[in-house]
Amino acid sequence: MSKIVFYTNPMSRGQIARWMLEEAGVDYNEQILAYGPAGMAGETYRKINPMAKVPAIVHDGRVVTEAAAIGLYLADVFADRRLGPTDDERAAYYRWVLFSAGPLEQAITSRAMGWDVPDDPQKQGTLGFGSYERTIDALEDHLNGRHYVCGDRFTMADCYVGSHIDWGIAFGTIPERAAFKTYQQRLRKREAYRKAKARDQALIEQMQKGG
Ligand SMILES: N[C@@H](CCC(=O)N[C@@H](CS)C(=O)NCC(=O)O)C(=O)O
Repeated sequence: MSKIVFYTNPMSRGQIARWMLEEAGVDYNEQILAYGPAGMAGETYRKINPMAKVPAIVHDGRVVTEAAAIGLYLADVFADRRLGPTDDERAAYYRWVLFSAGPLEQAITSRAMGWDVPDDPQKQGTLGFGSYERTIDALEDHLNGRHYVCGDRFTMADCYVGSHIDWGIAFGTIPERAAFKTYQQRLRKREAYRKAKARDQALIEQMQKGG
């Protein structure tokens, strides 16, 4: 089995995938790509991801893009790490990862862009996320009284859902409700989280010094 090649930029959603790789405890070669034509938008990388976006991984010739898909893939392929769901956890696992990649991300980004959702039940009924408030309330309701997405046990779903909450709180796009804060603090104590963030932070500092 060949080593995973991990395409990223420290100031990107690549941070989510790095945390996932660290949780999976797999060896990887990182390839840091700059934004723009010299990196992500260049011809070579576009063969890997025609979206010209990071993160991406290449494993044994297989390309996985999309942070959520990278997590699900790693949990499946490195099943002995027990980051995938048990039968009892499966429903919550898929439900909230896909909820976060779809409705939650749309709710957060549309709001950040200033695209106001009309206060019209019919229009909201056609939007997958309904409204920002509905989406945030649904997620809060699920996390209330749970340690992790699937209940008592950490799974790969927490890297993805947790990253949305972690970033959302940091950038003010997700409200600091108790259920979100408690969950964020629980995740931030994880060794793999700390290791991944330390590496990205070191790379950011290096870039800022012009290295
Ligand atoms: N849906 C993708 C989004 C990836 C994404 O938007 N990455 C940004 C950085 S956070 C990027 O590479 N932007 C470069 C560009 O679009 O030019 C995922 O979840 O992995």
